[in-house]
Amino acid sequence: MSRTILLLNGPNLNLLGSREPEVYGSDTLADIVAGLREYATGMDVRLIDFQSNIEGELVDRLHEARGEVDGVVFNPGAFTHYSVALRDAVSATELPCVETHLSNTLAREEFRHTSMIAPVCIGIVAGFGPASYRIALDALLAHLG
Ligand code: CA2
Repeated sequence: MSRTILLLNGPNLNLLGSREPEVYGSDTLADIVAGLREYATGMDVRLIDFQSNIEGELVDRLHEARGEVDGVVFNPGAFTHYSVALRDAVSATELPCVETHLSNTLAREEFRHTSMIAPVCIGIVAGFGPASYRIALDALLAHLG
């Protein structure tokens, strides 16, 4: 059965490829999205993508996703660590969501060890660079069956 998945990216991820390649790699967000879309298309999955630096826009996009998509791959960026609003929005969608990170947040600063979002997700993928998104999509599709 064909699926539609929302790929959501949060603050500063639009800067990928321009700075800190040692942490986040050299791919731009456009490269990552294009690669994931190609991967998804090969599995008959339609990928809708959205990035914002604004918390409220991410909340709004999650609200719109209800009834529109089958699940969400979400890299909330730094909002991961403190946004109750995004946690509540993920919960309100009642959609399966995979929290996804390029870096291994648990191997970094202490403040990155906490996730507000993870408890309302089906799981987390972190630390595999752009491959994190493909692994997250695979996990989400396996969950959907
Ligand atoms: O590892 C991840 O995917 C993160 O979500 C990335 C966030 C960070 O706050 C999270 O703790 C983990 C930061 C994204 C910032 O991306 C930049 C890219 C290039 C230059 C500067 C920032």
